[in-house]
Amino acid sequence: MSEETIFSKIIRGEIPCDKVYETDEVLAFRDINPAAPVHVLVIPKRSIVHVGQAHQDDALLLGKLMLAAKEVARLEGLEESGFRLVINNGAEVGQTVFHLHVHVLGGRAFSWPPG
Ligand code: DGP
Repeated sequence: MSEETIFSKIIRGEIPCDKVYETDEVLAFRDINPAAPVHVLVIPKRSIVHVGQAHQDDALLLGKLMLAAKEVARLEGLEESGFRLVINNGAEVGQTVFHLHVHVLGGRAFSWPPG
């Protein structure tokens, strides 16, 4: 379990979000500070800090996160052009909100490797 974060408040509807997609277990909404023309965050409603703290019991939920990211990409028209999925796991690699989230990024070209 993760601690209370800003995403907990978004899940409970205490802070508004620009929702893109939702199921019983997953919520997707636009990033407040977009790094690309399409930048959507896909989060589990049951909080996990990051992939490094996931367990076998989380396997189904992790799979559903990936499929939700795919659905977001389809809804945002990125099927043809492609999209990038990013999960930052830990502060050193850029995680700032400690509730697992998949960044769905698209609508421009990306370089590799990331900085
Ligand atoms: P990361 O650095 O991987 O932990 O990404 C966290 C992202 O969360 C970052 O791109 C900005 C976004 N974010 C932070 N607070 C809010 C918020 O209140 N609303 C929305 N929509 N996004 C937020």
